[in-house]
Amino acid sequence: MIDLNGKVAVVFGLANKRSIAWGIAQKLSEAGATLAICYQNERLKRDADELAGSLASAKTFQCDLSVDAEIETLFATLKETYGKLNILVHAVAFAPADEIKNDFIFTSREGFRIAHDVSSYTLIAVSRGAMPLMTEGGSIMTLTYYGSTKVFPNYNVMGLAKASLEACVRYLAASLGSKNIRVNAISAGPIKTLAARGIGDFTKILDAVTERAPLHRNIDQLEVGNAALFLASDLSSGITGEITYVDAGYNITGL
Ligand code: 0WE
Repeated sequence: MIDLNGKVAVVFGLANKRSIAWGIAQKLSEAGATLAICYQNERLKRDADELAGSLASAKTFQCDLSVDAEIETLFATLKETYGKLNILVHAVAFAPADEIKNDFIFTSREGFRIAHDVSSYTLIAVSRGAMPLMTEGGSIMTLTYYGSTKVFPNYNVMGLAKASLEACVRYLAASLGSKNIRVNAISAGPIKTLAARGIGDFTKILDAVTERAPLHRNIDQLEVGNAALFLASDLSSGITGEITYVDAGYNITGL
């Protein structure tokens, strides 16, 4: 069993019980980690408080990653509250609805900027915030999707943002390696979360995985949580800058 007792983890991107961040938070908590769960705004506070309340040792904090001052305040608060950090989970992405609804050719300058800012830059921002607190070394991880590499209908500018995020993982891994801070990504198969709601044809995407993936099924938040637990723990001490697929093998298929 993986033992994370005495370890402190901060998790970004929890919206509700279907969030991948929640699957990860539960697994880290089960392993004994102390959790700082961050929610974006007042609207999401109630769900975050309720979910955190069901874990052994979790507190919630408000932090909108699109605001530099909120990131600065958050890490100051985490330093006061815990004195250190061992694990950081970034499960945050956003592109304006129009950008994943319209044809890719109509991608706007502002939509491109927002998608890259929220979905890729924020990993740099939170890693920099966490760096001085990761005095015992650390494990930083983010969530990506195969749309970074191959074209999926309507994923559009999010595909570019995920490609940027994956490159970001490699550059951060190189930058933070000398501090024994590892940086990795989990490339999850499609899961019905809040972010997947309102995406036309999402069922079609899930069905394609069932038909074509080697395991002939979809994956869930807790399976992503298990991979995250491995990346958070010393079992993965030699792994950094890597993209780990948790996708029932979908990405290896050709036809
Ligand atoms: O990365 C994601 C979700 C990203 C996402 C989703 C939304 C929907 C609502 C980012 N921004 C928004 N903005 C909104 O207004 N996934 C891997 C899930 C996902 O999203 C898709 C997918 C899949 C799979 C979008 C189009 C096509 C496939």
